[in-house]
Amino acid sequence: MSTKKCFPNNFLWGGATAANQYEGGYNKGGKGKALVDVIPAGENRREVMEGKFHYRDLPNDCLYPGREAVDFYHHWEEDIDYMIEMGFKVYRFSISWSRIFPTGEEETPNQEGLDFYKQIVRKLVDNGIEPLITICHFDMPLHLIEKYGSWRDRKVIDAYLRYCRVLFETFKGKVRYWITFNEINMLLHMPFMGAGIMFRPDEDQEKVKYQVAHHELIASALATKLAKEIDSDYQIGCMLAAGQFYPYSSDPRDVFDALEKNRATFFFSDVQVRGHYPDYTKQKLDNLGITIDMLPGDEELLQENTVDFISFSYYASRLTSADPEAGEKTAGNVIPTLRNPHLEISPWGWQIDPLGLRITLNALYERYEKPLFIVENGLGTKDELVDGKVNDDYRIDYLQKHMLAMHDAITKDGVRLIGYTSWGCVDLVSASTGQMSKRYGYIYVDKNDDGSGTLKRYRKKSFDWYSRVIATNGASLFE
Ligand code: BGP
Repeated sequence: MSTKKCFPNNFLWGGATAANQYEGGYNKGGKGKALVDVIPAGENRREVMEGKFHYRDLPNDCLYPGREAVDFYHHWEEDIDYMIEMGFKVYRFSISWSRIFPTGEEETPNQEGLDFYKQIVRKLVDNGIEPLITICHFDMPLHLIEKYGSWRDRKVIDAYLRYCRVLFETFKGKVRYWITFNEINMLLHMPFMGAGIMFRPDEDQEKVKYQVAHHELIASALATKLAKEIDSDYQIGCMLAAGQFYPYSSDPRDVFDALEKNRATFFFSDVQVRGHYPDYTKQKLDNLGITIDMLPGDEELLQENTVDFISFSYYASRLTSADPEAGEKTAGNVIPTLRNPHLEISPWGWQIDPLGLRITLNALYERYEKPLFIVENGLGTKDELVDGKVNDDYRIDYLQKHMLAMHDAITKDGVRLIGYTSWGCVDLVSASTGQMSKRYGYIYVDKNDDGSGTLKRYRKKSFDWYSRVIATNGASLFE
C-alpha cells in the first residue's frame, strides 16, 4: 500500500451546495413553493424544523432566508467560473424539486426549471467538472406536504419517482453520480426540515418517523432501480449525517449508549447498503410496539436495489453518556452531543475533530467495504471582509487537518475514499440557524443575517489555498 504524499489518481476534489440554502429565485421561472420557503430565520426556526410549530402560525413579519439565499439563480455562471478557476473536479449541488414539478403532481415537468439545470450541467461538463446531484436536499414541493402530510403517504413515492425519471432521462450520459436523499437520518432529528413532517396532536411521533423513513428508503431503492434501467453507468449513493459517537467515559453503560446512538445513523445505511432492516431495528420497533406498514415486495425491493457508494457529511464526532446529568452540552450538526474536553470548538459551539473523521471513515468502511465519498465538511464561522479580502487562516487550518486525516485513512488504513466536496464552497445560508454569518466558503458573498447586502462575490485566502491543494492532488498539504 502506498503512503506517498498525495491522493489517489482521479480523486474527486470539489465543493458542495444545495438549492434550498443557495439558489434563491423562489418564485422565478415557474417554480412552485417549497418546504424551505416556509422556514423562517429567528426564534421559531428550530421548532418549525422539528415539526412542532406550524409554519402557518408564524408572525407576518418573518424573514425567510432561503427564498433569496445568495441568488445562485442569477449568479450561476459567475459562481461556476470560480469553481473552474479553483480547478474543481466535481461539484455537488441539489435540484429544487418544485422547480421541476411545481406541485409535485403535474403530468409534465416545468421546462423552464429543467432548462435552468441543463445549462448548469452543460457548463460543468464542458469544463471537465463532474456533476454530483442530490435529488432531494431538505426540499420538496409544499403542496405534497399540505395534501398528503409529506412522506407519510406512499403517493409521495410516486411523485418522487416521476421527478427522478425526468432527471435520469434528461441527464443521461452527462451526470454519473447521484444522491437520493441528503442526510436521510436527519428526519429522526429534524422531521420537518428533513422530510416535511409536521406532527399532529396526540400521534406517536416515533411511529410516524419510522414510517416516513421506510417510505424514503423504498423511494431510494426504487430510484436506484430506475436509474440503472435508464443508464447502467449511473452511480447511486446514500447520504448520512455522520460523525461517530464516542462514549463519555469508560463506564460500559456509556460505551453501550454510544453504540445505540451510532445505530440510529447506521440503520439507514444498513438498509441502503446491505439491503435489509437490521435485527437491532426490528427488535427496537417491536419493543416500542411499532409496526411499520409495508407492502408485499418491499423487502425484495430493498434487497435488490442497494447503493453503489456511501456518501456522508462530517463536521465533528459526537459524545454521549447513559447518565443524563453527565457532562455539559454543546451545539453540533443538529444531533445532540456533549462537550468533549479534548476538542476545540467553533464560535457556534461545534467541536473540531480531524481524527474523528478518520475514525468515521474507518467505521463506515469496515462495516460496508464500499467506496466512500465525503460530500460535506468544513468550518462554519464568521469572516471579516476588509478591503475586499478575507484572511481565513482558521478555515485553512480546519480543512488542512481534515484532509490529512483523510490521507491517513487512505494510506494507513486502506479506506477507499473517492472524493471530497467541502460544504458551502460559496457562502450560503446556514441550515440550522438560517444565518448568513455562519460561513463555510472559499468565496465570500456580501449578504447579511437581516437579508441586506449586494450579493457581490469575493475570493477568500482559502480560495488560492484550495486551488493549490487540487492542482497538486493534495501534495501541497505536506509542504
Ligand atoms: C448539513 C446539511 C447542510 C448544511 C450543513 C451545515 O446538515 O446537509 O444543508 O447546512 O449541515 O450546517 P449549518 O448550515 O447548520 O452550519
